[in-house]
Amino acid sequence: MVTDLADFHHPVSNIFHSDLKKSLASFNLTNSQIEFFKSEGYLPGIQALNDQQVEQLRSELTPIMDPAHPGNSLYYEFHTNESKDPAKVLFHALGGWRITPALHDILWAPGYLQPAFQLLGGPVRFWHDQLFCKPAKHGGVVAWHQDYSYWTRTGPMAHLTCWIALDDATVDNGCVHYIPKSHQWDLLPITGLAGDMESIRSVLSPKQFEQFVPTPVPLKKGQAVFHHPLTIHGSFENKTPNPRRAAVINVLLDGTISKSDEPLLTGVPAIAKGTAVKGKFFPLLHDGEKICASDYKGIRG
Ligand SMILES: O=C(O)CCC(=O)C(=O)O
Repeated sequence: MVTDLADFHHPVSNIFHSDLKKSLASFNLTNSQIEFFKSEGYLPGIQALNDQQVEQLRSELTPIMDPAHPGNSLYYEFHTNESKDPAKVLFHALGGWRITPALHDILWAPGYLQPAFQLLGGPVRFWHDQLFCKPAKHGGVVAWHQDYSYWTRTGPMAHLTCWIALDDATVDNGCVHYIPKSHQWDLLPITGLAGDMESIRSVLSPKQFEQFVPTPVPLKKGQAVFHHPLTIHGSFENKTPNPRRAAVINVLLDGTISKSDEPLLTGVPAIAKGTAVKGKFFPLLHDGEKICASDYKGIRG
């Protein structure tokens, strides 16, 4: 019997304990970082994890990429290969936080959570997590997209993505690229996540087409980049001899409501349309004053 870590709305290990003991102010973004995010729609270079935390996450990730792992049924979504190109592989899964301690506890890591609070401008609630892994030599693309096009079942739009590198992410191994200022564009139709990299171009206006200038965001392992839910982003293939792995945390401003009577995530009880997103699967992480687990006494270390 596998333990569902979603039952625990606090860290279950001491992996982030030393960070939780620091003052939240020590993780604050500067005003110029906040201004950069508002103007460009993304913010790179956030030190979210130390080397030890990266190592722990990597070691927990490998076994849960195996579909035969006993915790596999806890994922909301699991694709050993989502790539539409049969010669390429894109591992993509949602729900790893329910399966292993580090992927669970990272939700409460202040290194990303305090900046998330500043960028959202209020209390931060968990939406869902994602794992995106591109193996060495034949890692597939993530086609240009806007995250909110996949999330319109929740609203009003007050969402934020934090993409965390578990390997150095480079132009050669498929780091995330952004279209600066595209967060000021309207919501575009879904044109696919793992097929033709460029299919979004078919729905761009002539002006957007002209302004479509990709900017790569290389990161060191442990660093993170935030993006706005409308910012267009994607990543190219990994042709290098090493994997490119990432953990993604998607959060919402507390008070965001369900806009559907259907389950918001596979296997999760529905939240009635018009009701605030909350409950077992959507813990409040930062209440506006503190990280919700920072006074939890059960963590050791
Ligand atoms: O990991 C990638 O290459 C893409 C990630 C992504 O699309 C996302 O975090 O929304």
